[in-house]
Amino acid sequence: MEQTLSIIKPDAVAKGVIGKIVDRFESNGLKIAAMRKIKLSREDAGKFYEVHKERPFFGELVDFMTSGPVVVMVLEGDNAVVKNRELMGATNPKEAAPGTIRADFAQSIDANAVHGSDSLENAKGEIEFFFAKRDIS
Ligand code: RTP
Ligand code: MG
Repeated sequence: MEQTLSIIKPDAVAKGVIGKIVDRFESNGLKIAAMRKIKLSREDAGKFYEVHKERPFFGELVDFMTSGPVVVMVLEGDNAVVKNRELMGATNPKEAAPGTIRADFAQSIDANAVHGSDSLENAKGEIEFFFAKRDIS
């Protein structure tokens, strides 16, 4: 069993599609092992996306991720990291395959509905960033 971190981003929370996105995961064999709604501080968002610190879009990414509440989740299942990325679709919703979360709920490369860990190693670090062991079951 693998675990990965998912974030429902501020655009999707504001649109009221938390339930529809959670349904995509549960209907495709990913269990919700932990879940919390929070508002990220600029410090949190900057640390979480530290790998992108030098990228030109970093400021906008932090602005966007702190613009409203998000839902952070641990998803658990076989091949969870890759399966979650498949369900999410491409970063730019215009390039996301039909039926993916980003194709159906995202509007732009910034407001792209969800985050998902991109490797098992990063998943472990991202899960620890938000959750204690006792929060996950
Ligand atoms: P995420 O980390 O949020 O799951 O997204 P991702 O792996 O599909 O994409 P990544 O390359 O990690 O980029 C993180 C977020 O930064 C924004 N971005 N903007 N303007 C741009 O060229 C650009 N590239 C990336 C996106 O919102 C992306 O989700
Ligand atoms: Mg990424």
